[in-house]
Amino acid sequence: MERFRFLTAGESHGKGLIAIVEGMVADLRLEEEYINKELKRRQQGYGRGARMAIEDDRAEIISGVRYGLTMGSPIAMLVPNKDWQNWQETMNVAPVSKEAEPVTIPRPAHADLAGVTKYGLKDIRSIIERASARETAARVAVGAIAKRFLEEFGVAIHSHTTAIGQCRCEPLDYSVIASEAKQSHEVQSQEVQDKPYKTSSIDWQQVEDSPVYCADSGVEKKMMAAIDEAKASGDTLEGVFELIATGVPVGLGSHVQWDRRLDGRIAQAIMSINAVKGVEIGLGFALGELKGSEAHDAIEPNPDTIGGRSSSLGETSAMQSLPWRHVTDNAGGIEGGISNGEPIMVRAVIKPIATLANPLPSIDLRSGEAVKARYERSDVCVVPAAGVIGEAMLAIVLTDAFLEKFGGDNLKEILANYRNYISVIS
Ligand code: EPS
Repeated sequence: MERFRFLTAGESHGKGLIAIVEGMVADLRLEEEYINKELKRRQQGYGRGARMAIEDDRAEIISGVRYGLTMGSPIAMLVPNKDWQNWQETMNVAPVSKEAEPVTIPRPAHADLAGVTKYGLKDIRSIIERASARETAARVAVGAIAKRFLEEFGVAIHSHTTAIGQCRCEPLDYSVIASEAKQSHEVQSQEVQDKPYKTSSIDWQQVEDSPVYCADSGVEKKMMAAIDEAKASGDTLEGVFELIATGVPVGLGSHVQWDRRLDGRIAQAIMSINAVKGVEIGLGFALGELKGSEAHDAIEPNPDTIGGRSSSLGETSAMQSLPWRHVTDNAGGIEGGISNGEPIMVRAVIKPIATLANPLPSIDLRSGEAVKARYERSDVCVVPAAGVIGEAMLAIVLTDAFLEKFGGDNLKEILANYRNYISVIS
């Protein structure tokens, strides 16, 4: 991340989360309400625990924006933790006369044990607080800025839950994705976020309205029942979310160095989300079962440009103006580490939440005795929320790649650079 950088700070039960974002161009329309909508989406999802009823995440923009427009300077944001009220003694910054009872029993699969060992701490609380997925609220705030920026180029990013426990949706037909994306793609739409949206057989409004962000209402009900069942037995549930980015032009990332490959950059960003244990791009692991003739995306002439290429980006998309297109999108929109103009498809698997109401065996680090792991409260399933975080991370990586490819310090400048590139390659 060289062009679009960010850092977050903050503990789960501290005063709040902070993000500092560097590299966003000037003159981008940006309002707190836009960021807050994304934060709200992250808080939702059937299977969240009591904490989400306490929080009402809102980002306060502290710097970098004036009269609703970015200034090109660092954008700082604060997302307060409402729960801080209840943790002021336990999380006090100053020394206190009586410290809270230390947490000494690590939860298997959480950062507790490795963290406390690595940092040489006695109280696992000091690890839990930063390892908590609460931090992802700050990332979603940063991702909202990236999404707003990408909208200016007609890029839209969506997520949906494809599996929770044993309940799975039928996989999307990636050949349909390639052809439908061409029909629906529009560029330069300032109003992109206000339009009714539908991509690749998925009604995204239906996904938004689904308590588990699932596109299949039959599977949705089964997922909710599975979450209820897991909760009743003191267990937690795993799952898979899928990300789709449409409107991404050909040419982001590069094959020339390992760390410039777009797929590698995306994989790292998605893998960095708490509890993600696997990332696939395009057909991913399923490609391991296909022959070359079945796996690869054939290339065909683009009928939209036959008999004279279209170059007016106000009317046509980046891909519509190219003389070729892919028949399918099994590669998930990336070949040789470079975006190939097709929708970028990413899937990620989330392991079950580590904190179990019916806990696994652990040890008390003070005495070395075998005990049950600690439980206070927890989410049962966070797969829907993880999809929203995935959207943010994908938006962040694509924004970095856009800034790298097209450059510029002002929105008008980078849009002009982008249009020029499209006309050069068309
Ligand atoms: C988390 C534990 C729960 C989650 C939390 C992640 O919080 P608490 O310890 O306050 O009950 O709800 O996630 C969030 C707070 C959030 O905003 O996503 C954990 O241990 O990782």
